[in-house]
Amino acid sequence: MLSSKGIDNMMKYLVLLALLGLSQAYHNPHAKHGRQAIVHLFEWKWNDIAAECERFLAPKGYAGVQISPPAESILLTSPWRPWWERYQPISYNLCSRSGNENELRDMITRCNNVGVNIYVDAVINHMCGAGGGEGTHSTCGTYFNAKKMDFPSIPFSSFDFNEGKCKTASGDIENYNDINQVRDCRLVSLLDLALEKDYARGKVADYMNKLIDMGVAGFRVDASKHMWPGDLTVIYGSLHNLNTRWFNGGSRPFIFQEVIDMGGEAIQTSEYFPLGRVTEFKYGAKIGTVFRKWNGEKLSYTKNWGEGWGFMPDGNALVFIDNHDNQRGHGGGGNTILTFWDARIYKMAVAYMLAHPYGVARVMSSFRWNRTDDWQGPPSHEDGSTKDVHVNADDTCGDGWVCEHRWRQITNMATFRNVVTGQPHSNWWDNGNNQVAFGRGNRGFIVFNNDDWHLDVTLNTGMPGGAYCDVISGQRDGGRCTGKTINVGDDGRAHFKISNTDEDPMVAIHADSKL
Ligand code: QV4
Ligand code: CA
Repeated sequence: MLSSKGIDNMMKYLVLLALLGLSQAYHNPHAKHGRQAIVHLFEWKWNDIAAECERFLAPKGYAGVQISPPAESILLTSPWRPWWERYQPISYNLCSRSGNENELRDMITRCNNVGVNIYVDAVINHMCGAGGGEGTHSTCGTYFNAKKMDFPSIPFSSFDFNEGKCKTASGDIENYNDINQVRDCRLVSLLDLALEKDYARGKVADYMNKLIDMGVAGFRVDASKHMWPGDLTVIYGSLHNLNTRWFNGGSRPFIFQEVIDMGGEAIQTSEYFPLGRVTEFKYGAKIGTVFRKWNGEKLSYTKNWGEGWGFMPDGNALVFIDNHDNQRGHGGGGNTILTFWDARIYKMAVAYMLAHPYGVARVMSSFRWNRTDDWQGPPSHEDGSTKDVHVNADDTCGDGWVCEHRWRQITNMATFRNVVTGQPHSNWWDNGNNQVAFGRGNRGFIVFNNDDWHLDVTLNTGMPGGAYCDVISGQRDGGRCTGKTINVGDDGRAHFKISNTDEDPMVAIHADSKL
C-alpha cells in the first residue's frame, strides 16, 4: 500500500509529467514519411509552391515549406514593391503578392496530398508602419488609415494598439536592453498590437485558426521577441488542433518563434522554450565564421557542435545557415553569414547542417537581387506582379530564382538527413585543422576538406562493406553512380581523396547510395 505521502509524491510526479508533455506539444513539425528538412520558398507564388511540392519536394523528400506571409499587406511604391512590404499587414484577408485565398487553399491541399507540410510566416506583432498613410494602397485594395490606427476590415482601432504603454519619446524601440520597450513599443515604427487584450488575441487566433483549418501544419512566429511570452501562451492555447484530413487527431500546430539572441541582450531565447521551438541565430553566425576561417576558427573545433557550442537545447532549436533577413544584412548575424553568393563554402555549410543531428533544419531558397539594393522584391513583371519560377532542363532555376534547395549537393544532403534520422553522431575524425569527417551510426558518413591542401586518408566510416556513390559529386542512378564511388571494406574502413581544388571539396555516402 502506498502511504498518503507516497500518493502525494506520485501525484506531483504525474502532474510534472503532464506539464512536460504539454510543454513539448508545439515542438513537433509533424513531418510525414520520416522527412526532415524544411525549405523556405521565399516570395514564391502559391501556384508555384503547389507545383513544386508535387514535382520536386515530395519525390526528393523535403518535409515542408515555410511560405511568405499570406495576409494582405501594404503595397509600397517607394522603393518599388520591396520584399518587406509583406511584413506590414493591413488585413487578415488571405490575399497577398503570392496569390489569393483559393490559390492558397489549393496549394495547401496539393502539398498535403503529397505529404509536404506548409508552415505559415505569421506576422502578428504589428500592422503596417505608423507612416503608412491612408487609403487602399494594399495588396487587395482594402482601406486602412495608419495615422488613426484604423484597420476596418479586421477590425482593429487605436484601442487595439500599445500606444499608452510605450514610454519612449519616439514611440519606437530605442533600447533593446529595456524589455518593456522591446515588447510594447514599435519595431521600426510598425504599429504594435496590444496582445494582452482578449479582443486582439482573439482576432489573431481567428486568423491563425483559419489557416489551421485549411490544413497548414504550423507557424513561424515573426518578431516573437517583441511579444510577451504570456500573451503568446494564451494565443497558442486557443489554436485549433491540426486538420484531421491530413494529421493525427489531437496534433498541436508546430510553432517556431523568431527570436534573435546572439547573447548580450535583455531578452533570451530561453523564455520561449516552453512555447515552441525557437530560431537559433548563433548557428549560422558561427558556421559562417568557421567555414570562412575567421577569428582563428577551424572546422576541427566543431567536434562538439550543437549544445557544446553554447547553442540552445536540441529539442528547442530551429537551425539554418541564412534566412531572408540576414542573407541581405537585415536582422542578426552580420557579414559572417554565408549565402548562395558564396556558393562553394555555402554548399559545405548547408551539407554540414543537414548531416549533423542538431535541431530542426531549414534550407533557404532565394531570389537574386542587386546587392546594393537590399530592399528589392522578387523577380517581377513591370506591374509589380511576381514572375513564375522558371525551372531549367537540368532541374536548376532561372529568371532570378536561385532555388538553392534544388542544387544537387543540397537536395542530396536533404535525402541524407532522412536516411540517417535517429542515428547518433559517430566516428568523428579531424586533422587538427579544417579537414573533418563524421558519421551517423551505420547509415551515413561525410568528409570535408576546407584546408588549402589535399586530403588523402583512410577512415572508419561505421558503414557496412560495399561500394557507395558519393551524393555530392553525383548520385546513384539505378545501379550506376554519376559521381565518385567510395569502397567501404568489410571492416568499415574507406579511403578518401579530396583535392582542395575540387568543385565541392566534400564527399558523402549513405545507406541508400549503396550500389
Ligand atoms: C523606418 C525607420 C524607422 C522609422 C520609420 C518611419 O527604420 O525608425 O520610424 O521608417 O516610417 C521597413 C523599413 C524600415 C521602416 C519600416 C517601417 O526597412 O526602414 O522603418 O519598414 O516603415 C522586415 C524588414 C524591415 C522592414 C519590415 C517592415 O527587415 O526592414 O522595415 O519588414 O516592412 C529585429 C527584430 C526581428 C526582425 C529583424 C529584421 O527583432 O524580429 O529586426 N525580423 C522580422 C522579420 C523581418 C521583418 C520583421 C521582423 C518585421 O524576419 O523580415 O522586417 O515584421 O532584429
Ligand atoms: Ca509588441
